[in-house]
Amino acid sequence: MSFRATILTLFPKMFPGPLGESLAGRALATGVWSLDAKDIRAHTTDRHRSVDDTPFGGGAGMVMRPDVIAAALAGARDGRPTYYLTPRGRVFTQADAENLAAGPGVVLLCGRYEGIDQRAIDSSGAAEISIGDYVLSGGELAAMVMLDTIVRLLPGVMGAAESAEEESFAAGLLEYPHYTRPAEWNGRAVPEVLLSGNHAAIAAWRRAEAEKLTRERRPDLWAAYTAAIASTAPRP
Ligand code: 9D3
Repeated sequence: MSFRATILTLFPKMFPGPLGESLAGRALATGVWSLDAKDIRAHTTDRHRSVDDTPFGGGAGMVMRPDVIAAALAGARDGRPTYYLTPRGRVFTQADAENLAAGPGVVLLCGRYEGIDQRAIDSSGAAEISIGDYVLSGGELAAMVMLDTIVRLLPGVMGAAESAEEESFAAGLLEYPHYTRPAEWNGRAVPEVLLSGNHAAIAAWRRAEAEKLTRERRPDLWAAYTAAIASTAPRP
């Protein structure tokens, strides 16, 4: 039983999009996962196939109708975790990706306009999720981001080397800088320790670089990292 992703969207032709290329695309072609992008408009019942209407209470924009959304969800759900992608949601994390990759799949509901009538969300029990604090024009790109993070974690999608690398990100540090040939390029030398063949020294240098970068760029990650070290240090 492979991982199944169902997308509910007004723009099904946006899929698979970038997920049809590279790592995710190869896994899609070989059946590691499957993708079904369903058109929300197929669940309209009126002559004009309306999916939206003006907001009660006034204001700008349009709101997606609860009856249409409920019908679309009813036709898609089968026990898989269901998310409504919205800037109001809790922010999606690597831990969410890991949990979802261990399950049967996911149903992702993409909004357009100002969003979806709240009653359709509340009655469905779908979890509201965001990919970060910036404004997209709809949920489709956010759904693709979520699927990209999940699919690369599915068994057999990546090699053992990358899986080991995953653990170092889980340790909560930004990655150290990488170098390849030539050893000198445009007057810039590769850090000497990397040419030394001294594996302990190389590991120590990489750890120090990762810590410096994390402290400088991501005080939030640095605080969590130092707190984790403090709590696992031997008691005096
Ligand atoms: C003026 C109020 N806007 C909220 C900031 C309304 C609004 C703008 C854009 C409502 C929805 C959208 C479309 N965005 C998404 O559907 C979306 C999203 C996002 O914009 N940022 C981060 N994660 C996500 S998940 C879905």
